[in-house]
Amino acid sequence: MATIVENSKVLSKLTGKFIDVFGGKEGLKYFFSPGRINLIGEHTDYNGGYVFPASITIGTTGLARLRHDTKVRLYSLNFEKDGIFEFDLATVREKTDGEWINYVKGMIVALQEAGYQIDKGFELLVSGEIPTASGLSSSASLELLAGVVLENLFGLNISRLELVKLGQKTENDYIGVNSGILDQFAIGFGEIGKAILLDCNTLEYEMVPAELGDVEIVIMNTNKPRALTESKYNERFAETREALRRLQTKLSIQSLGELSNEEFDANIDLIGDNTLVKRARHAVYENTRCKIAQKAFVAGNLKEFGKLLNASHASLKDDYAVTGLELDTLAETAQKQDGCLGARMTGAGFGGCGIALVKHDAIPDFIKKVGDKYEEVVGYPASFYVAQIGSGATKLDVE
Ligand code: GAF
Repeated sequence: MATIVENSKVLSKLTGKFIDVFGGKEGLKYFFSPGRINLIGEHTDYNGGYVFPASITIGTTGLARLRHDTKVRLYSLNFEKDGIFEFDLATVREKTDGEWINYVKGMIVALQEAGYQIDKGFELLVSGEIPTASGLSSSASLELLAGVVLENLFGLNISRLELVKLGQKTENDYIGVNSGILDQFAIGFGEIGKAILLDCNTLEYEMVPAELGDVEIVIMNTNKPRALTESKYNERFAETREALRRLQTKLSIQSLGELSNEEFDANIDLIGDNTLVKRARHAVYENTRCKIAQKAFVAGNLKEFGKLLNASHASLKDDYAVTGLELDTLAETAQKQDGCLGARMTGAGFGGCGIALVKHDAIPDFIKKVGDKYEEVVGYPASFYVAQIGSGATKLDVE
């Protein structure tokens, strides 16, 4: 996949498109917001645990400028047949069913509710490289893109953490998905060549150099058509909350992330339901695994790190039940290949992408073998990309 920000030809093509769609280019500003992968620590964020993500060079580019009236005009190169979406700021709380523009509307509402003045209209053209429903967080990419656009056009004095939290608020309140802060944080705070160890309880974080030597991170896309990701995600959220509530009848904890594996095992009788035990066990064990994995990663022990990726996938499959045939076929086939140190699903699951750590020289063979097996089992092809860890959401210096 091409990397738009590195490609000035693409930017000038986008400028041409902006001129065609909105007319002229006076006052035009350029922005980029990445997608993310999560190395390990899955479905732990809304359970008060650790996550270990990184922003990637694949993302969403935006070209924007202020208007003098209160009209907001939005255009996506990914949905050209829809033409321009136009609304007046006064109607920004009216959701447009099923449309990408809700992420922009939601950010405007979240900023306004937080007391920031968004009182003029603007034009925004977006071009997304992140395949939709891929689990690489095209939605948080768009939220943070809107965030940096609005921050810049309106000269808002807002901290990056607040912008990230408003991105999550958009997802929770405007879109209606009970997601944690993983995606918005990774996209807001990402740095080139670094992963982020984030404690979702305290929001303390550490930037961790990703020194992988001759190993690359391969993204494996199931290309599964959009599944019931949002409703299933909210179901897992509710299940882990219920398990927590039952544990709280005896334990004084605020989140599952506060428990060690041993403390959890000693108290499972309090939960009293096998499905809820499995869901909570994943959250607790995955949190422990994430902390151990980060240490192995820092120590350069990628073999150990890879084994923990495999264990993470197994837990997401057996206890959390968020994988499915497509992700299992990709991850489990990948795990068996020469030169592959470990593989797992990444993101919410139910489709979307997996990641694999693969020795550079083994990648062509890896892609062929995993790709062939996937097509044989699932009936349509997967896609593969070598991930590069890029910067977080930002205004681009382009004149
Ligand atoms: C999605 C959510 F948006 C994140 O908050 C996180 O819970 C992730 O699924 C699973 O780890 O990407």
